[in-house]
Amino acid sequence: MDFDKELIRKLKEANSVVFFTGAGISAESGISTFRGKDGLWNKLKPEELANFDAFMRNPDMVWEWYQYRRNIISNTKPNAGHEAITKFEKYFDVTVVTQNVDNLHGRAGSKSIYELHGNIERNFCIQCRTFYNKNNFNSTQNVPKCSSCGGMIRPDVVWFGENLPQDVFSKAEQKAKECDICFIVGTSAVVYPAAYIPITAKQNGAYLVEINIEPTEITTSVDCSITGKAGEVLPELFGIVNKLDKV
Ligand code: BJW
Ligand code: ZN
Repeated sequence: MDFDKELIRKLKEANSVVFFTGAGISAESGISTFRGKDGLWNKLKPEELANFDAFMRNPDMVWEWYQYRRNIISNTKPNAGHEAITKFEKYFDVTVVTQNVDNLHGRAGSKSIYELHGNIERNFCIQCRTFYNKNNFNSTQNVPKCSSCGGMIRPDVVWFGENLPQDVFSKAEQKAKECDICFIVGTSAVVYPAAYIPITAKQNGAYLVEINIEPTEITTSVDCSITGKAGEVLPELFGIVNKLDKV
């Protein structure tokens, strides 16, 4: 693969790099994306599952959907894309800002991760906010109840109409303001406020690089667009970085 000369020059000079990732980076681990032809929401409408009202209307159905996804996720592994990002830490101050809830960046070993939409491995009680991890309910098909107050337990993910964890978003925004390069990997970039992260990076002078298998909402705004699979492009790019005379 031939990479843009300007990108190579930017990589040579950069100190701080943000990887803004979405479902596409986990696709090669076998986890479905949300939108697109093989997307999770081709058959299921997001508004029927990924919002609080849907959960209140049909908690068992929503819980079962998350148990099904947790089961898939726990049987997958980080792929070459997640792993390549950890290797960039050898040469850059790397921050991963992810919309994914699958914890694959964590399992790959990335050191600095901001999870904007939560983490499917955690749960909490909607009444008293006691937190539980997924192992508490491995084989629970119906929505479990809190052992302290009896309230319903939900996954610790951000649904439509809900605020993102404010401290996490603020810190991610700060990293976006400070970075020299922002990679936008495997996201349709249509969900806000998460999609403000690369926009913020650009407004503060960062060089934007998109890695995706197809054009997205943000393609016309980036400085460099690379068409390809994250699990192939990122290791190749790291191979280039590894040969640069970086200190
Ligand atoms: C590959 C590949 C390979 C495939 N290699 N690439 C401003 C403007 C407009 C709307 C809004 C706005 N501000 C807020 C909104 C409303 C709403 C929103 O954004 N709506 C738009 C969709 C219209 N936002 C919200 O509601 C947010 N909250 C909020 O704003 O709070 C304030 C508020 C309070 C009260 C009232 C109103 C507002 C919350 C958003 C929460 C999103 N949650 C989800 C579900 C998480 C839980 C779960 O997993 O079940 O997060 S939705 C879903 O989309 C999930 C994802 O993180 C997110 C982004 O999806 P992503 O990652 O981009 O995946 P895809 O499938 O879309 O794309 C995959 C890409 O990969 C594709 O491009 C492929 O080509 C590519 N790909 N294989 C590289 N191998
Ligand atoms: Zn409780």
